[in-house]
Amino acid sequence: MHFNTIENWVKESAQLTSPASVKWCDGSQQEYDHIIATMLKDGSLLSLNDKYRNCYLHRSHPSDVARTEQQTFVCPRDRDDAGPNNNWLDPQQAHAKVDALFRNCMQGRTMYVIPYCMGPIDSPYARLGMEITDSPYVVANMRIMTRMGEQALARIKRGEAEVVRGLHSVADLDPQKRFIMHFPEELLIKSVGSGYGGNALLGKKCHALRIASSQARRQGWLAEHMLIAGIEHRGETHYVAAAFPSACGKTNLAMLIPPDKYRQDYKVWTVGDDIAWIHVGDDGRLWAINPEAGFFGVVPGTNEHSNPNALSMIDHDTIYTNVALTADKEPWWEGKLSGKPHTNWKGEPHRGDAPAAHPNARFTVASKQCPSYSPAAEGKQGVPLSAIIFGGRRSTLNPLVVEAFDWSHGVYMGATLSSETTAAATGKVGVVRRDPMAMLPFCGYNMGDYWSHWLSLQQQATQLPRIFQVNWFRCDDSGKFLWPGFGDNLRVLQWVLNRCRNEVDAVNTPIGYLPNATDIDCEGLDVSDATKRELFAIDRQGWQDELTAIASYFSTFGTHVPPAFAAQAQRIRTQLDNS
Ligand code: GTP
Ligand code: SPV
Ligand code: MN
Repeated sequence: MHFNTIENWVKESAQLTSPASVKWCDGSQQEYDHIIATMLKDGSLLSLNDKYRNCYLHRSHPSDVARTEQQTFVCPRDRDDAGPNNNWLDPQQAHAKVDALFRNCMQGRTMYVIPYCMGPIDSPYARLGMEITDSPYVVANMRIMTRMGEQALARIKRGEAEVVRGLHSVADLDPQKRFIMHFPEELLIKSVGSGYGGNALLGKKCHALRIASSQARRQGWLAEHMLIAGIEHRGETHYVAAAFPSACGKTNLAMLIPPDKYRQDYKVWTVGDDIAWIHVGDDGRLWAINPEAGFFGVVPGTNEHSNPNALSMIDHDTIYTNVALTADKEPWWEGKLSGKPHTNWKGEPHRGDAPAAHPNARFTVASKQCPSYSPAAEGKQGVPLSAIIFGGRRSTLNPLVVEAFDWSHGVYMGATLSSETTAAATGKVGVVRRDPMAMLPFCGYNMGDYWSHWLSLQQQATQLPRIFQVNWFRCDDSGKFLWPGFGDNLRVLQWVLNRCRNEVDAVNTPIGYLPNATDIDCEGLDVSDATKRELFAIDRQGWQDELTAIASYFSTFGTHVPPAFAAQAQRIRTQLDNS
């Protein structure tokens, strides 16, 4: 895209929104310090206890605390291209609707122009973007989350085939006038009325997933809601990418510290915690880069047991959003093991009943602050994948781990993923919904075509990763988790690696390969043999009902569903009947 086009778009955006001034961001430390100082002065950031060096608290508007999926639209010209997985508006109508809200909305404010790069700056797999925003909070967060500023601008000016443009304004934060619109055919995003996370940091879900997924389909790669981690074992590192829905454990798994008895032999390296861009390498394997440069992670639940790596990276140079405060201004959240809450996330005195921190409170921190950050994350080719893991939050049905028979079955497994909803998006929490590949809120085109695209990698790649499905969240009858999770998930990863290296055999079941009982090490855990059986129990009736539910879900995609899926379902049904 010609730089002229971008300059003109910036001018037109300024004419539409009437800011008091326009500032092109260079991404420098000085600029960041100035933005922080401005926000401290106007009260939109609060400083914290000195023990938290360069850490700040931002309290978002209480009606603006998570992604709003009902107000998120994907607007290609043809409705069918958006699919039943997206809200759709005719692009002309969508433009008219939001442009009316953008008109003069930046009066009296500074309009910031942010050039950014998703992915290592010198990577051929990185993609460029430009975000316009009137929110200093967005600027500060984008500087942490992306490679933002001069180098990105230089790369854009040198000439990039495709630059994704995003216009953002908090406007008056009216939830009724909040829209996050995507125009994949124009590589354009327009977001108005929200200052929160995935709604406003346009590099993340809007660009790196919704727009990128449609670019990826055209160009033969994948943009996925996946963590990337390296598992080092006796000098050899295998990389895995794992897709779990929002607030279902990606950040935690990406930063896993092995249990004591494994620490000699295993080390987990963090490449990314939320997004993976995957391409077919010259060697026929799948390679992944993390397009982000920081983590925008869930704070509640983070402590020295669940995620010590995360805890140690967020005690300096971190922006906190919607946490509580102790009396001496330390950030506090549910699950923190020291201090007690004095002021809740809204800035009111904390009272016993409601959570003190918002359940979707987040930290923003540079990847480089993570003790387990992998040097390979900065490499321009990315890392080769040995395994892809899908996981949902299911209190019943899904076993702790199961391996797909082959790529086609694995894609079906991903497509049939379901999970209980969480606080990462507005709406009811704990409702089971289908969330294929953990991409339901993020796939920027017809999900049926997306599944076909996944299947088509069989023709492109010669050495595909193995596909697994995990579920850390299976519960007993009283609602207690059966599996300890967190660091102990290494015990499951160990099996995954052993399978990838053809070192263990497995039990052939209708739903896939399950581990032999002795191959998941439970030594030292409070997991009885009975619990272990429950973790791997196949509820035949439950799976038959699941097949019926899946068929009815797939039918909403009509002719877009790949024919291979019907064959998978038929095979599973027959095998269940005969088992
Ligand atoms: P997004 O940033 O929204 O995409 O979320 P995420 O997938 O990175 O989720 P994250 O790792 O932040 O975990 C979200 C919640 O799940 C936290 O409350 C964690 O404490 C909890 N969690 C993570 N891993 C496990 C696990 O292995 N077992 C259990 N029981 N809970 C877990
Ligand atoms: C998610 O909801 O999956 C997140 C947080 O990672 S947000 O950036 O708000 O999308
Ligand atoms: Mn996410």
